[in-house]
Amino acid sequence: MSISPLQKVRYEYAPKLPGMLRNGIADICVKEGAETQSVADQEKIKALFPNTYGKKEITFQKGANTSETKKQVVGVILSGGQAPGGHNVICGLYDALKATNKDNVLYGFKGGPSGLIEDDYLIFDDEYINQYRNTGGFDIIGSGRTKLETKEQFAIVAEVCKKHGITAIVIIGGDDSNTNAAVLAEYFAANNTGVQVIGCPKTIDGDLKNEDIECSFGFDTATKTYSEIIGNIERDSNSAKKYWHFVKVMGRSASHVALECALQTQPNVCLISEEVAEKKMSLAQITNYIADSVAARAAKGMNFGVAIIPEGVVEFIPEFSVLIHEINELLAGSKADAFNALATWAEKYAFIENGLTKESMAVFALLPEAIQQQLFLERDPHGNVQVSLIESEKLFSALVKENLAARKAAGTYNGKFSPLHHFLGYEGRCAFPSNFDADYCYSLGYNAFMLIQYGYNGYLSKVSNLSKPANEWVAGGMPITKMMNMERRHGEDKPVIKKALVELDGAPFKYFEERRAEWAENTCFVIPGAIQYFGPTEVCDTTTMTLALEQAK
Ligand code: FBP
Repeated sequence: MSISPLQKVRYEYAPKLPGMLRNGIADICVKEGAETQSVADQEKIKALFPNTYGKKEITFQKGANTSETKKQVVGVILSGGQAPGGHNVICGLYDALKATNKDNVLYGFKGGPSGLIEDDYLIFDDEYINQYRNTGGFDIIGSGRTKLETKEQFAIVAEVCKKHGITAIVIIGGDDSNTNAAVLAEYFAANNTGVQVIGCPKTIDGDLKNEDIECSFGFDTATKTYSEIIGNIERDSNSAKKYWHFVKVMGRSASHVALECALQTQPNVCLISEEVAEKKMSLAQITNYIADSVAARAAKGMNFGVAIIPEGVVEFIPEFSVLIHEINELLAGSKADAFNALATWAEKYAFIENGLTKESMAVFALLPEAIQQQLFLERDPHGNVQVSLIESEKLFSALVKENLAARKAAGTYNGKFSPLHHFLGYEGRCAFPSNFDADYCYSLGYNAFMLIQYGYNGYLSKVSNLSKPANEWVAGGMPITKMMNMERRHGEDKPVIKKALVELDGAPFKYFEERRAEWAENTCFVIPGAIQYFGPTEVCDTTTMTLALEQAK
């Protein structure tokens, strides 16, 4: 790849560390806090993590470094979907490791967790790492979605560590990867391998957060990138005054991304999956809600608007999830072959009509044909419908269109409705990290090395007080077991870090709820523009509104 002028200049950006990490390695000491316990199911989690449970929360502060001086050989992996700033986590880790002892070594295992199992690695040096400073993407070593979760895999990882003399592994990932980091840490401790495991909180989805982790990295840059695009679409819509734009945004089950984009851009409509679930909203109710905004604006002569749709929303619509469940049953095992052997869509439709309950068939019949067919085309490796691939932005615009036609027939609506569709996801995952993510990620990596150096195992690198300037950020570590509870996964009770969904009584949703009626009928668009890397701090160093509102409490 060639280097763009921006990339060249961004190489020179010096990420800001929390004040307490700025004095040089020799001046960083540990302050231990209280012993911890898991957020729920304490006895069960304690029994599953006898060696790593209940450890103390720690913070770093200025003071003489008392850590053991031994050569560190650290391995790092990137796990799951890309998130802006991942390269800086590795740069921070590398810089702290080399500043502590130039003989320390950093291995990067390639392609995600599978790189660790397959012993596929590179060894970082200045020349290699300098090409990736403050850049987006995960191509520094690649990422993957293999899960590190079985004892057999752990035994292989232990062997790989032994072979290279690795003293610690850093896992940069989301809730599942950090859950697995805790299980691996316990395995290493139980087997006296002497290898430590440290996690770092990553995901653009923003659903890895709790009372200890204020936000996952990447959320800031990704939502600012999507908001820039949505703002531009709003301006286009306000200029042309002829289209309704339906914009689906990534985020899996959680609607943090949709909500943050709505807070930044003030669209006419934004669905929040968690609210749909809480209020058990039906397809018809959601459709009506959007159509009300279209009709109210049309009555004021505005046949244009913007609606944001979170990618996971259909899973939360009760009758839709029953339909998906029935389709999965209908095509289970060899029944899929019989279905696929049918030559025409009419024959397939008859097969479906025979197999679904009356209620689900009624929901199915409501869907546009393209969506009906999608439900049967895209299957995951287990043969299930891939809900995230359903084009919900098209689904809702088609349903709204029908709804408006009925209103027109009844004489209650007399506007024009021309929908356009967008899906924003991959556009934001590898953007140049905002200053916030560049600083936060570098700090997470630097801090991860300090946790290693001080001998901690099964900890998540924690940097908090993030709505304040970086100088006031607080660096430390939290035992991962503190964030765990037991949940039913694939028919078994498992210890996991709880996924954070949008809280309907939380400040960000409340802020949105208080204003959305006004946004629905009027044009209150906000155009945030592109992420700025140079310039006034109030433009370049702002956090997300979600973080600002949550921290303002
Ligand atoms: P992570 O959960 O691994 O951080 O990935 C998040 C995400 O970007 C989701 O928003 C999206 O649904 C998914 O990854 C897409 O996955 P893939 O990259 O495999 O297409």
